[in-house]
Amino acid sequence: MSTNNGRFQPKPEDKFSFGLWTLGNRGRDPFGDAVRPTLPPNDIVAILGEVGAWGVNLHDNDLVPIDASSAERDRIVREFKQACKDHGVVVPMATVSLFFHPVFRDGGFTANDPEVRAYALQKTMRAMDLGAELGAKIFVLWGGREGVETDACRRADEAVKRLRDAVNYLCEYNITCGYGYKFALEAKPNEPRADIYMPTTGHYLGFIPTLEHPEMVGVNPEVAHEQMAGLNFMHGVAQAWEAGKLFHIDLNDQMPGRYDQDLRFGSANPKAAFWLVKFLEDVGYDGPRHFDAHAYRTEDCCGVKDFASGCMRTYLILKEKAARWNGDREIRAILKEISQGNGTSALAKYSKKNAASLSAHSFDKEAILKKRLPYERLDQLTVDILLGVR
Ligand code: GLT
Ligand code: MN
Ligand code: MN
Repeated sequence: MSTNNGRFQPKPEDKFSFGLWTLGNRGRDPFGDAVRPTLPPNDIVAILGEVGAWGVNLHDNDLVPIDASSAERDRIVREFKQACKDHGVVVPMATVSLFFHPVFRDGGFTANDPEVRAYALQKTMRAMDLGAELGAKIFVLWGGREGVETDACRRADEAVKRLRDAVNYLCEYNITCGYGYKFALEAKPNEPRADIYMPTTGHYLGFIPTLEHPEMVGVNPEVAHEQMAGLNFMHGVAQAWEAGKLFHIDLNDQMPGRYDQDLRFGSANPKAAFWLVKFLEDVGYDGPRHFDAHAYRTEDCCGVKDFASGCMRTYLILKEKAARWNGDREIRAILKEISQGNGTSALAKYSKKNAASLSAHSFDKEAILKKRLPYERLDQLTVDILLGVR
C-alpha cells in the first residue's frame, strides 16, 4: 500500500502535515548509522503531494544549512517555495533547531552561558523570518536540550525564568515584525537530556499565564512525549483545548516505558488513538494534524510513503469509527442513562441561598447507588466498533 484510496483518501481540509524531518528521517539511532539516503527537501514536498498531505513543517536547518550564506539561503527558499507551489503543499508551521548543534550542549534559552542564550534567540528570530516568508502562522518551540543530567549545574527555577525571558523576547519580535505567529510550546519529559524542564503539557499550561503575552502562546502536545511520562494523552489535550491553548498537535505513537519511539500514528495504541481522534473531531479542532513520526528503520523510500499514508489512513479510519460511535443507538441510550440524575436542583450555581439549601439537603445514598453505570457494556460496544464487528 503506497497510497490511500476510496473513503480514506486524505483531503486538504483534513489538514494533515508532516515535518521535513519525519519523511527525511534516515533511520539513524544511537547504535546504528543511516539506512536510507538523504531526501532533499524539495523531493519530500513532492512525496507529500503524491500521498495527499496538505502541509509541510520545518526546522530552520531542515531546509537551510546552519552556516549558509544569505545568497545561498535565498536561493534555497525560492526553490522550496516553488516546489510547494508545484505540489500543492502549504507550510503551516515552522520551528527552530536549538538541539542539534553542539553549541547547545547545555541548552539554548536556559544555558548557563549568556552568549549561547543570545545565539539561541538570534537563531530563533531568523527561523521566524524564514517561516514567515514561507507563510507559516504557527511557531513551535521544543526545548529538547533545555534540561540537565545533574541539578548541580543551575537552579531549576532560574531555568524557568530564563525560558520566560526568551519567550517574552520572541513575542515582542513577533509583534514588531507583524508576523502574526501563535507560539506552540512542546513538552517532553526526557531524551535527549536526562531530565527536560517543562516535562509535560500541563507544566506548560502553568507557565503560559506567567508570560507577558499569554494570548500569543499555547501548546503543541505530542502523543509519544506524554505517554513517556505515563499520562493519558487525550486528557492533556482536552485540558489544553478547554483552556483555548491547543495551537498545534504532534501525532504519533509510543509503547509504554520506552525511549521516544515516534511510531506511525495509531500503530501501538489504537484505542487511545481512537479517543484522541474522537475528541479532536467532537470539539471541532481545526488546526493542523501534524504527524511527528518516522518510518521503521527497516524501510526503504517506498516504505516511507507507506508510513506517511498509513498515518493519515489510520486517522481517517478512526474518524469514521468516531462518527459511528456517536451515531450508535445503544451507545446513545447508555450515555443518556448515565448522565441522568433524579432531577434534584441541589447542584444549582453558587449563591448564599443555594448554598443554604444544599447544606440542608438530605441525600439518599442508597438510591444513588442503585443507579446502574454500565461502563463495561459501553466499553465493549467501543471495542466492537474498533474491531469492525459493529
Ligand atoms: C524532534 C522532536 C520532536 C519535535 C520537533 C520540533 S524535532 O524531532 O523529537 O518531538 O516536535 O522541534
Ligand atoms: Mn514533536
Ligand atoms: Mn517524539
